Amino acid sequence: MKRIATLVCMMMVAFSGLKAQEIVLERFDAVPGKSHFITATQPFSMLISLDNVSSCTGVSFELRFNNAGSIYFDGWTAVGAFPSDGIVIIDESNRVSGQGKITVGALSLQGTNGITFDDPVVVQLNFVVNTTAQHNTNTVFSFVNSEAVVAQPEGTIVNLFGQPQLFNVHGYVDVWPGDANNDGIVNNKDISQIGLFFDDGDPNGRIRGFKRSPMSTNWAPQSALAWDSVRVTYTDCDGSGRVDINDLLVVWANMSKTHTSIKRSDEVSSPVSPTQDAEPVVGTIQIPVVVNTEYNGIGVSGRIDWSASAENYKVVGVSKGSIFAGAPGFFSKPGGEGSNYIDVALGYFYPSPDVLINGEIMVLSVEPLNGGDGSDFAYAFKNQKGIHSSGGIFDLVTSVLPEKLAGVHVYPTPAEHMLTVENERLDISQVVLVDALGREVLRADISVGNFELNVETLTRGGYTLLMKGKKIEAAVPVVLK
Ligand SMILES: [Ca+2]
Ligand SMILES: [Ca+2]
Repeated sequence: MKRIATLVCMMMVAFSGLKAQEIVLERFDAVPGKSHFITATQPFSMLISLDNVSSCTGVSFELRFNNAGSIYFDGWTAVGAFPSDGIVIIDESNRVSGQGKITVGALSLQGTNGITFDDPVVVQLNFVVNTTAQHNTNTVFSFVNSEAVVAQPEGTIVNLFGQPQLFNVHGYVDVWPGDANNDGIVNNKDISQIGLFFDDGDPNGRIRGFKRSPMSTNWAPQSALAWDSVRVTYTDCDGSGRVDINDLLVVWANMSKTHTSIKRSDEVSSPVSPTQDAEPVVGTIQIPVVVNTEYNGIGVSGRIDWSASAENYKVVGVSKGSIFAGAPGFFSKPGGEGSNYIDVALGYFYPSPDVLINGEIMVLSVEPLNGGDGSDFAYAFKNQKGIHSSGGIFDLVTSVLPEKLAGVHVYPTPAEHMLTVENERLDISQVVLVDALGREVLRADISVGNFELNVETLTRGGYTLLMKGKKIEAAVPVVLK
């Protein structure tokens, strides 16, 4: 038994002695899972190091690559064992023929009796990818004439084995705005696709996205730089560089339209219900979400945030408001455990006439946690967009949470005769009181100070007081009784 063990041991030593002396190329800029591709307009870098090479004092090699017409060498960085004055790099790439060739030499400059390195990092090489790089082409980097100078057991030059590395090029692709799964038609599957990739596009997130320029939503191929996951690129219908609730509006504006660009079999299972039909939740308080605009459109989207009231209320549902009561498009997505927002998009499908977006767009079903009657419930409508039947997307208004409106106090609520607005903010210049149907019932210019609004003659019920300024709009619910 002991003899067998000894034999195995000896064999292992023998095999490890046979292990190839290698030169290794590694992507330096990308996280695992994103290192197999490079993206047009973006820089990338690679680290060159040696493996299984002891007592090294120098390295030389040529790095060859194709696609040199769109991939350019962009300098080097001495990050490894060798001093920068011992590194020589010559770029002889030919952009016309497309043949890339970079000659690299790195020496310790101390001879074989001086300092030596085991498995040293040699150098970092930096590249950029031109905007003209063809999408879905491949670039292969390979080593030619790779050698290392080793000092032990005696000064000699050894050949290095280098594995070629292939990178797929992400270039520009054609996005038909609304055809989120790029199958040639705009339909409910595109809604599912948006649900699948919701929130992707964050520069620091799972899948990095890129804004389209221009951000057109016209029904025509729009050139877009491929995202880290190419199929998510099509999901960004409005070209904002992020997949969110607003992309649904473009699906609706281009509903049922077709194109004959190359179709891809990108079938995905549906993680969300593509069509939702929410009714107000029975036994809850109904809070209308009201906007007061002069825009016409077929749909609206955005995020309803009730953080300011989260201690006292819980939102358990959302349904269509009177403006969109008959709209077939409705989609909502709660923010998830512990969050206090819901993303909502709703509207009519192409071809539909525009409606005036003024009044109750949706209704929240709210449960009180501490016995409240809803009169002190506050929400903000954020990132809100509207879409015109022509496909054009516009900002509705910019609103902020009342809680962030430090310096504004509206009381009493419920109110009977007079409503007091205490304002310390310079950026608020007007208050507008609108009823549940979005009708303006009262408007007043204000400045810093206390202002009394006479509400005695108004019908009793729920209203929204909009605090307006050039760059601000905040909604404060008000109840008259
Ligand atoms: Ca589609
Ligand atoms: Ca988007």
